[in-house]
Amino acid sequence: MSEPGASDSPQTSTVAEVATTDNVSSPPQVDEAKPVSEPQPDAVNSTTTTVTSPTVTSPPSNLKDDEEDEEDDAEGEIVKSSTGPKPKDERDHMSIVFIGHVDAGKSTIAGQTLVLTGQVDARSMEKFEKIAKDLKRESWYIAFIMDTNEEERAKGKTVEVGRAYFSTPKRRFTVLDAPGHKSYVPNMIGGVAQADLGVLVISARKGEFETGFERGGQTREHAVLAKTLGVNTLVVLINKMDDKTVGWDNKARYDEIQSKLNPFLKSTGFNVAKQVIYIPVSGLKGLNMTTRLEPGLCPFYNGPSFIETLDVVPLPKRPSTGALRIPVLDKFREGGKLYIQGKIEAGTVKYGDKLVVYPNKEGGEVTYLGTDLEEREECGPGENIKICIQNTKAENISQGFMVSDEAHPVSVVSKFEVQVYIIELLPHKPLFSADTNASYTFTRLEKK
Ligand SMILES: Nc1nc2c(ncn2[C@@H]2O[C@H](COP(=O)(O)OP(=O)(O)OP(=O)(O)O)[C@@H](O)[C@H]2O)c(=O)[nH]1
Ligand SMILES: [Mg+2]
Repeated sequence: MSEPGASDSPQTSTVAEVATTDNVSSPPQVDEAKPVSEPQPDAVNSTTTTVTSPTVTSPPSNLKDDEEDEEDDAEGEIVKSSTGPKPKDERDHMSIVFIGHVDAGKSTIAGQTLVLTGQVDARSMEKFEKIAKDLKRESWYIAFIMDTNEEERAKGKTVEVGRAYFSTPKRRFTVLDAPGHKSYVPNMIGGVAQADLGVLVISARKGEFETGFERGGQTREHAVLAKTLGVNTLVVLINKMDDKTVGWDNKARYDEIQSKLNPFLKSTGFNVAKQVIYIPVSGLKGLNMTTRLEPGLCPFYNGPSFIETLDVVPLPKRPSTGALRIPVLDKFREGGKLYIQGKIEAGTVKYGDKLVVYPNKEGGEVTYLGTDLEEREECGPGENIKICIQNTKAENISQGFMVSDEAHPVSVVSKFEVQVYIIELLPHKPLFSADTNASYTFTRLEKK
């Protein structure tokens, strides 16, 4: 892909919540994410950094279908806040997911992005450092911004997809920090399904790139899953360039990684020239994250920093008019109201619009609308929203259901044609047939 040409440091502001998402069971430690006004390490040359106060929302408490949720399901009064909803934010929204092998540095980079965009105050950082020290995981202190639960911190491994937000004058971002460990691939898939852009994190440290890239390593599995789940642009961060086994001037290592990844990414379906961007970084040191590298530090790279790149990568084309399509990602109750959470894939939604949730065909007017951060009058394609719809009952709504507007109903069918892309079969079950045990029935199989 041609290098994005932004030359100035991005002016960044953040409105953020550090939260785990999907099947979240413990509340995110929202008090650990506060705005700061002092300059950040990577922003020393930047005089343009501005910070806005974050609006931290309380975490959604997930509902299971069988939980008591009868009291006043979204029956209908409008629940606009006293300050009123904000008008539509005209800046584009992009969801980015950090993927890659275990310990590549995904959480560190996601956490550092929040630090460098002014989200985490010095007191909170001290707290993370202390927790990390007590757990004998000193080098994980930045990762602990995203890894919020005890299990994640004790093991130094992300389990749930962490979610946070930041914005630049040009775009708003939702950050999804996926787990790298192979046991948590189902959680990772949930994160990738919400993303517009994949950030594949590679550790350049000796031996670590090799382990992630070998057969069965998560670098391969994550890249393939991202492509098959509709992520068409990949930013590949070659991380840990500061490590003593690498070094910023180590062009040979950088080239070696690229030369091994490129044929693989091509075979996965990426157009390497147009859809893959490589950037060397150090998540731990915060280098090449918001501002560019000092001239001479990395003689073979003089391109844009990570966040400069995020500001210019192409967004997926999404129609803002016509049929509204919001696949349901989650549901939760807050203040006695039933909220549906999802990402607008197409169309625009406003207060008072008449919506229907398929396939159960329940629905009515929109009585609340907003992002995780604020209430809104109108939201457009690409935004992650939460919404209350009249006449909906929690037990009739599941992940994967579709919200549409009354004028453009979703087709409901019991049979449909699919393309099945088989990545790898289990060694002890190397066959795939119409009889393969699954929660659906194949009526006909055609080899393509
Ligand atoms: N030297 C160096 N170490 C790093 C860098 N980035 C991350 N690390 C270290 O790598 C280890 C793993 O970092 P994490 O951010 O937890 O890695 P992860 O990819 O989120 O790991 P999982 O969530 O388990 O998949 C920690 O000890 C980090 O300090 C870097 O840029 N340089
Ligand atoms: Mg992690």
